[in-house]
Amino acid sequence: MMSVDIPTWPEEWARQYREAGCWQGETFGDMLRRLADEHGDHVAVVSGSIRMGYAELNRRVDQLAAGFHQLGITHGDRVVVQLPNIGTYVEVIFALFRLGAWPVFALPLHRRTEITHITKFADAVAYIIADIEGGFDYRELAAQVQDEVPTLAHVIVVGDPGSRDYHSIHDLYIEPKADLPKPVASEVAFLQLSGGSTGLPKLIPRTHDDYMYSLRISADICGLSKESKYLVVLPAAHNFTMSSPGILGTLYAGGAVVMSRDSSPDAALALIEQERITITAVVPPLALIWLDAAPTRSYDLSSLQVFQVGGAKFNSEAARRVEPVLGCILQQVFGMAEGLVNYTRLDDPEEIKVNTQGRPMSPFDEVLVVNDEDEAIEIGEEGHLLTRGPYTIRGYYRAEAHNAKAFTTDGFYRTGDIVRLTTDGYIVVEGRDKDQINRGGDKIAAAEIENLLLGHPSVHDAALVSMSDSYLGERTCAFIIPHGEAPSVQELKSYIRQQGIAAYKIPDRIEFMDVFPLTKVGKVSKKLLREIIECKIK
Ligand code: AMP
Ligand code: DBH
Repeated sequence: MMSVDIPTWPEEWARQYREAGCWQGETFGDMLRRLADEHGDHVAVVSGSIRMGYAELNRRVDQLAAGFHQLGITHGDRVVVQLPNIGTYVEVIFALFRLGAWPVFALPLHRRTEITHITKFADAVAYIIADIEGGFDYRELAAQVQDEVPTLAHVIVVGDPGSRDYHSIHDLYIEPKADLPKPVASEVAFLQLSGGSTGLPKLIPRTHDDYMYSLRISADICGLSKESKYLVVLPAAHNFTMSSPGILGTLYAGGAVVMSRDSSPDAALALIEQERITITAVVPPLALIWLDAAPTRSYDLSSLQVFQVGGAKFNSEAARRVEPVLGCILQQVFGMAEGLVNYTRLDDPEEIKVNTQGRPMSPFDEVLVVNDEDEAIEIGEEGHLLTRGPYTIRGYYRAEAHNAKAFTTDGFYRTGDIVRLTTDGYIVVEGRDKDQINRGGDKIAAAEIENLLLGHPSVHDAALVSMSDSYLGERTCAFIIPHGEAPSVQELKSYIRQQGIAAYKIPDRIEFMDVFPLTKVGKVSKKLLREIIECKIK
C-alpha cells in the first residue's frame, strides 16, 4: 500500500507493531459484527427518541452497505460525510467501513470552500449530508459543490432530498448482500481532516489497524465498559469525539453512545441526568459555559464519572473547578488527528490533572522535544514536539512535498506544538510554531484566510494572527495593508463570508497598517503583530 499518495509505516515497523499486539487485524466492519454477537440487544446508540441495540445497528449497517454498493460505491472510493450528531452518522460510517469505502470527515460548519476542496482533492464519488440543519440548507451547498467537482456522482440526504436528483438515505436500506468487498485491516479506513497550517486542509489517512489500536488503549485508560454511556456534544467527526475514546471507543467497549445536536448546558446537562451519562468530551470554552451553568441549575449529574477537556489548552484555574463543580474526574486530553493522544490518568494527583495535558497513551509512542536544529534538549525545557508510533501517520494523503517538511527523515511527525516535559513524562503545551490559530479548539490555518483576503481588490497584503481571549483562549486578528483606499471592516468580513467558509474562520478583528513589521530575515513578523494587537486590546 506504500505509495507517495498514501504513505504508510515501513515494513519492519509494521511487523513490530503487529508482533507487539498493537495491530490485531480486525476491521471496523468486523468489529461491529463481533459486538453484535457479544452484546445483542444491549443499547449501542441513542439519538433523540431512537434507542438502537448492537444487533439492530449491525443489521441496519448491512442494509445500508448493500444500498451504497448498489449505487456503485465500493472498496477504496472516497465519500465525504458531513452530518450533525445523529444516530444515522454511526450507521453511515460503519456501512462505508464495511465496504472498504473511505469516509472523508467534514465538519458541519464547513462550507463551499472547504467541501469543494476536500471533495476534489479526494476525488470523492459521493457526499452525504443532512437536508436542513441549524437553519442551513446543505442541499444548496451540495449543488454548488457538484457544479465544481465532476467526480461527485451521488448526493445522499438524511431527510428530505428535495427537488434535485439526490438520493434519500432512507431508500438505501435494502436487502443485505453477501458478495460485498472485503477490506483488510492494514488498509486505510478513512480520511480525517487536519486543522492545517498551510493554505488548505490536509487529509489524514488512518488504517483500521492503527485507529482500532488507539481506541482500544483509549477505552482502557478511560475505564470504559459495557456500562459506559458517552455523550457526544462536540461534532461527531472530530477526532476527539471519534476516538479518544469517543464514539468508536465506547462501542468497542460495548457501551452506549448518546448523540446530542445541542451542546448548550440546558440540553447537555439534562441529557446527562436523563441518560445517566458516565463520560463526555468538550473543548475548553464549552467547559467554561457548563462550569458556570451547572451550579445555577438543579440537574442530577451524579452519574458523570469522567469529564474530558481537550482540543485546546485548558487553563489551570478553570481545570481546578471541574471536580468540585461537576463532581467527577477531570481528564485533560491533548491529541491530534494525525495520531498521538495524551491523557491525564483518572487516578493522577490533582496537580497533574490540573497543570498538564497528560502523557502519551501508548508505551510505543515515541515523543521527542527538540530545539530548532532537531537536537534533543533538557527535560523541562521548551521545544518542538516530534512523535512517531503505532497510530501516528507517516504522511498526509497526496502531499509529497508537504510531507517532506512535516515529517523528519526517520518518520517523526512535526506536531508544530511547543511543549515541555515534566520529569514524570507528562506534557505541558506552551505554544505553537505552526502558523495556525486555535480558536477554542477550532483550528484555523492563517494562510488559508490570508489567501482569501488577498483575493479582495483592495487588499495589498494580509497577515492573520491570534489575540488572547479569556473565553476562547485565542481569537483571530487580520492585519491588512490596503491597496488604495482601505475597504471597511464590514465589507471585508462579508467578502470572506461570501467565499463560503466555516464561520469560525471569519476574522474576529481587522486592523489596517501601512507596512508590516519584519523579522531579521525579512519575513512578516507575526510575533510583533501579536504584540501590537495585545497592546491594543489590553
Ligand atoms: P489537528 O492536528 O488539527 O487534529 O489539531 C491538533 C492540535 O490541536 C494539536 O497539535 C494542538 O496544537 C492542539 N491541541 C489539541 N489538544 C490540545 C490540548 N489539550 N492543549 C493544547 N493544545 C491542544
Ligand atoms: O484537537 C484535536 O485534534 C484532538 C484533541 C483531543 C484530537 O484529535 C484528539 C483528542 O484525538
